[in-house]
Amino acid sequence: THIQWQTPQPQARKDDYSCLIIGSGMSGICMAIHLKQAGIPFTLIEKNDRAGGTWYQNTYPACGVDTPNHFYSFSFAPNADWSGYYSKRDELFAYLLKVADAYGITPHIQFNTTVTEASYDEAAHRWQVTVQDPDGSEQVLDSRFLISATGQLNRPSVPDFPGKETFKGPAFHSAEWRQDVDLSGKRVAVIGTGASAMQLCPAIAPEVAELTIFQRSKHWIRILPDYHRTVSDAKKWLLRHVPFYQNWYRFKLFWGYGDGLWESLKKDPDWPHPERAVNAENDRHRQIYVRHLEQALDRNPELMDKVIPDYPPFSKRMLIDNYWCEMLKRDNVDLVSAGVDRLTAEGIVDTNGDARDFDAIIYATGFKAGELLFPMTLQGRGGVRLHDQWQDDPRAYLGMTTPGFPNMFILYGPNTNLAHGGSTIFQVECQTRYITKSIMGMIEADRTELEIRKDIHDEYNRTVDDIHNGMIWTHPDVGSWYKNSEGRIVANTPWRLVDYWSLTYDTDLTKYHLAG
Ligand code: N01
Repeated sequence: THIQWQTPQPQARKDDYSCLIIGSGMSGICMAIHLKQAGIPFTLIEKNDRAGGTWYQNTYPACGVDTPNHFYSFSFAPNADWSGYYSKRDELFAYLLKVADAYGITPHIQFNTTVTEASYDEAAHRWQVTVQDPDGSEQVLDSRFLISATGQLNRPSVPDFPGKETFKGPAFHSAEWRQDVDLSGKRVAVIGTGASAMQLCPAIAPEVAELTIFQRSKHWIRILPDYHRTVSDAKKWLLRHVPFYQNWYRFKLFWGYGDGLWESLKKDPDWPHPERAVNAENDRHRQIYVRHLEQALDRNPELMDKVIPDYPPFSKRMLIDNYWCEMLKRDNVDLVSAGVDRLTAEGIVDTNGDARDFDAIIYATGFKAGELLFPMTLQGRGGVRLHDQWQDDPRAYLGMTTPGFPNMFILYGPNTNLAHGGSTIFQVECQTRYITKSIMGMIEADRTELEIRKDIHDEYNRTVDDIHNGMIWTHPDVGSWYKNSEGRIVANTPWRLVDYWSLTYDTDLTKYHLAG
């Protein structure tokens, strides 16, 4: 995991290449570890009072990861002690804190501090970053590089339903869970049936009096036998003691859970039924998932009709069954196949015009995925603001660098989300290695400014779009957070894990303008 210098560099030279990392979640921690190993100075700015990012902030019941944990962990910090194959939030949060401590990152984090704006100083080749303390006081920090590690899914999206303010009970987003609200014995509405709802609904169903779930559109659900299994002691022993077992097991997950699904995603122009599958492999997957769902729903025609989608699987985020099918059979659970028209003081009127009364409403309505790096104001060359340049069409070379914003890198940026499976941690490790190598390359070349060439950036994005046009998630009838308002895929990567690994393995500085 250590990245080698081509030639040894004195610390005094490295000190001139300081990095300011925004966010101390999984990406920020990983970035900091690589920089520390290279001897490059860094500071992490964290708006919360703890590190851990998404795994600190999300505390809704049954919150956990949908990627196998032995892959959803840093390659350099394997954990033979995961209690389950898909761990829950507390264990993931503890793991991240432990890694941050073990690698000496925690003392570099400035907590309770929010980046409000940053502007590039073209003469000095440095970023001036304005940060705010909880008391509202501001300070300006100066660094050579600005590295955003704020994630794609950190800004809750609550639709602006008419009458929203009139509802008299508690109403909150799944990512802003109200621990002070006791839902037991209450009539609870959940709006949305994505990954968050999939986890939290079955967890609260036994305690609430009535649970009504509003499903605007259907989501494909996979039933995975390992999802609820705990890791046996024998397996833990193998992971800990048998040479290379850990690596082999990780590679198996890498392949089976990620790139092994790739063939299912490519549109076959000659496929006869594009409305329900895009190729033979995709149709094979569809049949398996339908069979599993029919079984799990006891072949109940009403439930099957409500649950099983009629569009190709993988068109939008696949869900993993967290006892969802079992939950739907409960007497106190109602899945309503409708959107929400408006809220009233008493409850919700759905898009069929039916009104229901509730004591509490939970918005499991997802995140503003397209609003990357909001609400910060980032000004690059010539005072151009990043969000004016992007509007709702964020683009970057390899998802990390964008023209007009020298010395700035984005982790988990545009077109880097894994929609076919695979671990975001793997993806981020590719990025942090690439960024560290880029900075080391600059130090060795004795340059202080690096900016992606526009021709390289544009050509890369044309390739991204070309590949996406042949992929399943451009399906015109399926809405998802993968797309922007024009239907362009802005969130997802067009690459298999192995492709992105090889694209980011080394930095080719000829693709950049270098100065200084
Ligand atoms: O959000 P979503 P999420 N009226 O956007 C519905 C990650 N994550 O928080 O499908 C009515 O997927 C919307 O309906 P529709 C993961 O990457 C990971 O669940 O658009 N309904 C949908 O049902 C995931 O993909 C994990 O028609 C409205 C739901 O709300 C991402 O976060 C766990 C509506 C939103 O689903 C987001 O998942 C949790 C409206 N106006 C989250 N607006 C794990 O790894 C939206 N909806 C475990």
